[in-house]
Amino acid sequence: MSDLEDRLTEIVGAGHVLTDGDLKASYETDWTRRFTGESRCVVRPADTAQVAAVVRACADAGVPITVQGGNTGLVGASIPAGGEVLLSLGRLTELDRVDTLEAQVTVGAGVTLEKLQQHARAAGLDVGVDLAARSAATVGGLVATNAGGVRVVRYGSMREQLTGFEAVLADGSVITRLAGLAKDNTGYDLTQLLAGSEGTLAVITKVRLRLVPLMTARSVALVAVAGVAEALDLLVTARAGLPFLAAAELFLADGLDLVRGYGRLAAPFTETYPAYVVLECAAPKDQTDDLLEVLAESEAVLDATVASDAAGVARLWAHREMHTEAISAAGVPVKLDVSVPLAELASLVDELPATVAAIAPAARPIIFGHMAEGNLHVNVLDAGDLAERVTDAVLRLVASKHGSISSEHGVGRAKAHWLSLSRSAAEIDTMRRIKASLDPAGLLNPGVLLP
Ligand code: 2HG
Ligand code: ZN
Repeated sequence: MSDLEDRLTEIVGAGHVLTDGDLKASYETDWTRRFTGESRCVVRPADTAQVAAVVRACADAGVPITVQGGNTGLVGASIPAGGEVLLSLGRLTELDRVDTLEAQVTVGAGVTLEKLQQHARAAGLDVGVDLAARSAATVGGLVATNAGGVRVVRYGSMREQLTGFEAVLADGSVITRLAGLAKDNTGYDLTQLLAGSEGTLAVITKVRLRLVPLMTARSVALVAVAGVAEALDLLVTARAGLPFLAAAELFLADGLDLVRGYGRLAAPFTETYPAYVVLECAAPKDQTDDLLEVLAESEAVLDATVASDAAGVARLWAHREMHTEAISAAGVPVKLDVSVPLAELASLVDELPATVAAIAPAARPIIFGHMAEGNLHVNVLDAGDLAERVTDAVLRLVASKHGSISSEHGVGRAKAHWLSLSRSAAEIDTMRRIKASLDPAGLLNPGVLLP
């Protein structure tokens, strides 16, 4: 073992420095199996002090660090390029008591979203963010990527939940800002700077989050519509008529086929339709009547099925939430998470298949996503070695519609090359200067986010 591994072992203990290839393997490939890279070793610190000591040791040795939470990211941001120390934060699982007066909680970066949800719910509150990877995704990663998910229409993305943080800077120093004051105008907002910084500015070790009221009555509708334009008409009616609207999701016929085959799900309707919408109301009291009223009022609805019992709600959601797994079972997709202004959403969905086919005729684009934010997950199966060219064409199409090349998954390694499609030269230059001032040696997540 080298001096660095010796020093890391002194800090975290021998059992938490992994150098053996088999032991490191699960950390070195991402969830999609598209991104793989060899780390020098995997280090698993237990608390902020150990993280700080690890970062200092790596800085002294001039060895870069890849930061990893639950390894559920989809853009390769937590996979090493080669030779980094992989800093896994999965042991930072501290859960402070829920502060019911402030409706906030402070937790370790390695706490999974599901554990956090259980913790908040036991105190009569809930987390404003929810997403399908809840059992493995960790709060540190959710903040670092500014994750969105299915509740953004109601509560916003992860940055809107964030009221404080503790983080280790590239020189090993620690910033602790966990008071979570509701109002506090004392200079630059460092908390928000870290949201979406993808591990390039600091290693987040704790977060303080705002919690939301626990909504026990959930009513869900799976709705068949003729296309994206009609889905958006329904969204407008639902937003106006449903004050407790908590989710508005979209998927298409080919996605439903894939999910039904994978999950062995019965057909939700006797006929098939071009597009489907999932609407959810989550409230203190049952909203099913209001939901039914909106469905009756909207001319976009071709058919619909509604549930308000736990099993029925889960059954309807499965059609949407199983997309990622069903796609993964069919192959290693190119994942393009994009957003456009809502006025451009229907034309984007119309133009995507031809854009992909012009480059990779055999490829299969599966499109679904978070309709209310104009956020589509364009998953392209069978692109083979045309993945980069398909990425280029799709991201350029999105940019031509004034959209974002990364809506909620981050830029990572996957899209760093295309950052200039969504950010101006002046913006990228400013980001580089922020990065250089906080991490002058380029120690944290090199190759991620900034090209
Ligand atoms: C979702 O909305 C996730 O389910 C994953 O963001 C999307 O698999 C994807 O492309
Ligand atoms: Zn999503």
